[in-house]
Amino acid sequence: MSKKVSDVIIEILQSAGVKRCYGIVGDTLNRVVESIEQSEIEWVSMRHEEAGAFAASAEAQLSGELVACAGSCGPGSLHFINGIYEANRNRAPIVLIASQLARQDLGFQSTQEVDFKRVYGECSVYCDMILNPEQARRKTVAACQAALAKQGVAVLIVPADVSSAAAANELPYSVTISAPLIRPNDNELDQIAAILNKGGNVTIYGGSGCMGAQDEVMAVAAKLAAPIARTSRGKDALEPHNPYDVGMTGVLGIESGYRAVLECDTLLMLGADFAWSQFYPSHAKIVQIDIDPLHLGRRHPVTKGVVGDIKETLAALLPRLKQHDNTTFRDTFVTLYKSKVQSTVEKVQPGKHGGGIAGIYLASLIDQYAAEDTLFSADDGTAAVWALQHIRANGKRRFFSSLLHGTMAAGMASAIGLQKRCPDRQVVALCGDGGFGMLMGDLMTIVQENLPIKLVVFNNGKLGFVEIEQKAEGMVDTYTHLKNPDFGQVAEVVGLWGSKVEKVEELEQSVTTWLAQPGPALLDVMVNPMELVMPPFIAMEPAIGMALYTAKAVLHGKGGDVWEMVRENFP
Ligand SMILES: Cc1ncc(C[n+]2csc(CCOP(=O)(O)OP(=O)(O)O)c2C)c(N)n1
Ligand SMILES: [Mg+2]
Repeated sequence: MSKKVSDVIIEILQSAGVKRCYGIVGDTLNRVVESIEQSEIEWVSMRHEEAGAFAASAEAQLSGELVACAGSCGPGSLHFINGIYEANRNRAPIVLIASQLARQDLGFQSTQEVDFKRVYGECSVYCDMILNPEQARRKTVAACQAALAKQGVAVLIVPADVSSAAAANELPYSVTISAPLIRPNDNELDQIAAILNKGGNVTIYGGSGCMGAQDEVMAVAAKLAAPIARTSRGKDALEPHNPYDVGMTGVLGIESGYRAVLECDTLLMLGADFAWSQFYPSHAKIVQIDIDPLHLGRRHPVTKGVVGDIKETLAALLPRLKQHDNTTFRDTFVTLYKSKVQSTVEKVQPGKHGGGIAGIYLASLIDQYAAEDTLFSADDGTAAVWALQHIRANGKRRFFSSLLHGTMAAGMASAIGLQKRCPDRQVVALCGDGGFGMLMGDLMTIVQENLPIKLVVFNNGKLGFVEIEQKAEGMVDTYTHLKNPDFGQVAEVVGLWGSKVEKVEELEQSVTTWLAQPGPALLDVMVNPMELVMPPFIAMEPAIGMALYTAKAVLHGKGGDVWEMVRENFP
């Protein structure tokens, strides 16, 4: 049989490193899946395309390699959109094959016609249509190259009549990727060193750009006697075995991280692009190093911004730095950090929390019993917050959550991609009851693919995070209630191990039994509905909001709720 265009596309994807393609088959995609079936690429049948994009995103972030998604025309390829936004924001190298109607039908509002170039234009690093067989190879190469070189999603729109056509005779284009070492020039390094050497109390504020550079960050911290605060996405890179760690800043942060950033004389930002300007110091000098030139000074004005890979730049900077001997500033925040973490965990031990199960206690048990190299994914909401704060990174564990896009429902679907990539590692998905319900259909994918994922639902019977926002604005909770089934029983019906736990004294045993299951397993945990995410400071606005809420709630006859909230959240 002669080669088709779809064979060429799949051949290029395979040679560019794609091992897996997530999607749902249908009409205009049929020729493409026929080519996948004949290739070494594994097809993963999803129940919702959005979940496929989340899975691909997690796999691509974990491996750094190209992963594919593919959908049928119109609604099929449209369904990926939220996951594609998520992936592109996380710099995950993905190629989405958005199959399209035959060329002769485009432009007439034909059934299922969607202009993917417009839809995906703003959430991709490449988005183009293969117009004819003569450009199939070249455009597929361009898409793969963009996804890998620019780190993001490439969308390849493929009309059905093009994919089924005979392959043309093209030049042998192939994907060409280079990995240069990037650092600032010597003059810039001298300028940064001068600021840091005269910088008074220096705090390092690191983000995901520090991945792979922990030794260098630590060496600079040792020289500058600097505490290391981190963004949420900097957890994997900077938390493990770090004696200078003072935790996160931001609304999800902790007092030590928050104050170390605000109270320093000089802030050294490393691969951090934290969005909220109110968490940056206004009086301090700020030195920013980032691989992306567009990140420099975009969140807060900086004294000096330079472009460079963190590892390379710090290695070149280190010999230019003078030893800071006074460690008082750093010691203060390191001590504060340790005492804050300790007191939070103690506060929620069984018997100390009104008899219910605190989400923090559940997270700390998972921390205790999960494997040394577990891959964690977490839903946006309190599950992600407790995971970030109370499940410890150790250099082998990895954390995946929607921290830039902030979407619900990525937890379970991301776990599918992680487990596909690493069949022998423990994968734990921390889900909200709202987030889990949103893409619950893909529980069937987990069973169909027999993935031994361990799912836990932080079941507070509500859209908890939204309720906190509403209360902070002085509102009474509105439309946040969720009437849930017993998710343990749902799991059993779908075909995996499932159980539900309500009593705090049974939780430890339940967690160990759940984690010990050989196959997929779901634990539904009824956690306290009133547990709040407390900001690292008591700012006026939320405090006034809470006071207003309590007044309104009492007027609405919810006095009991107010008392419960106070008891659970205030020491
Ligand atoms: C797709 C999507 N829809 C809505 C939101 C707004 N939102 C953020 S958190 C949240 C509630 C999450 O509820 P749940 O999963 O139960 O987690 P909880 O905060 O209760 O732990 C909502 C509705 C969002 N971030 N993403
Ligand atoms: Mg909830």
